Amino acid sequence: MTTTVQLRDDFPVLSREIRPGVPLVYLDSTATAQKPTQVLRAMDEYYRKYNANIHRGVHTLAEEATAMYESARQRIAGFIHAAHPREVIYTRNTTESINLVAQTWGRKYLQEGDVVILTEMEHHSNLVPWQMLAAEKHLRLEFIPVRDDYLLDLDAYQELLSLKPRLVAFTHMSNVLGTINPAEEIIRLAHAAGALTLVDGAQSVPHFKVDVQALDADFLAFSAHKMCGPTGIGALYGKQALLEAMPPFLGGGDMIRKVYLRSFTPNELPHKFEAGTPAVAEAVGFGAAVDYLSQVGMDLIAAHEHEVTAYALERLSEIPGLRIFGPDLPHKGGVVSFTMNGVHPHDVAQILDQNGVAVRAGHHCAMPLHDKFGITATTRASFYLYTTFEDVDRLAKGLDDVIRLFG
Ligand code: C6P
Repeated sequence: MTTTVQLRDDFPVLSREIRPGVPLVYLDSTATAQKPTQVLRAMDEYYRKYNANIHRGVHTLAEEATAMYESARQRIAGFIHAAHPREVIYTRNTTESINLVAQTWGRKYLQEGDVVILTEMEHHSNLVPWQMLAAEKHLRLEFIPVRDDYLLDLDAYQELLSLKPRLVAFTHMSNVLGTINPAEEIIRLAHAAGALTLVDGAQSVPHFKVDVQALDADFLAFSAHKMCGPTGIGALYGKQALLEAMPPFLGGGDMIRKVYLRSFTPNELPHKFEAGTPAVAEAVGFGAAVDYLSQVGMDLIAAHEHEVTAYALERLSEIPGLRIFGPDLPHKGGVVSFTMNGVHPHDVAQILDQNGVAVRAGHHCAMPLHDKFGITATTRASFYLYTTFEDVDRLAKGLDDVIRLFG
């Protein structure tokens, strides 16, 4: 992307040196993305000029803070093309969004023996909440297998659908393999079988255009911190009729309409699911992040990441003893996980860090997926709108050092 070099100036941390003379190469955006000045400034300005609690006060600051919080919701709703802002619930992150659905919709509507379909490539955030619910309600969890080409086995999925599942919950893009799953098809088939769908959008919403109405997704979970926004805030999209039919999640202030000593009536959407003082400054930052991404253009971001990933696959394929876990380029986002013969992934990451290259090593919160491949860990490089070809060259050079050191 010709604009990459210019937009890198928006990200103060990218000009940091890890040690004197060793500039940072940040290849861990799948864990969390870096933040542009536009987001930092919006949050700073909020605290300097507006800070107040929202939905409570009638004073000017409270009204302005409330307007900023709700305006951010409106822009986030627009970003995913929700039909209405009330379909966007602020949560802490993707993890909390999925737990919200499990603990409210799942607890109310799932019964003993009901089937929930997940996939073998899920992050723990889309496994453990369902395991917890399954243990409590005696549900049956089934898994769409991952094939040898790192794509989901859609034939096996079709067979699983004959079990008449109540829910199909799947990741839109794997944080380990980079596999971009055919969400529209998975959702269409689920609906035809009478199931609802939950899309884990933690890795898709930040990286390419996600349109909840085009997908016909029932729920979509995502986190601000992976899309240039702050930590501590995320969102759950849900179709209005579903959210209205769900009981509240946490109880407390703001989520109620009327409280008596022994009972309460819940507030309307979206406040029904937002108990207590929310992360107001973070919502402002979240709004600034979607403005920023929209301004750059999601199609441009996706195209840029595609080019960087293609280049990375080419460069890494030249390195002996390196095995990449993930599908071919057409099905792959900007994530490259790999092992190196005879070198532990943590050692690889440590040597890369000495070269200023930040990558993640470990199971990436996807232990069952690593188990499937008979490994415990991989080293993972991940890319975003600010990643350059030079960053990939520095990665390749660092890996040459690993080979030199470990023979
Ligand atoms: N993956 C990674 O390094 P939270 O932590 O709630 O913001 O996001 C959870 C989550 C859910 N689904 C997917 C596909 C994810 O990638 C993540 C977060 C990070 O891969 C941190 S473990």
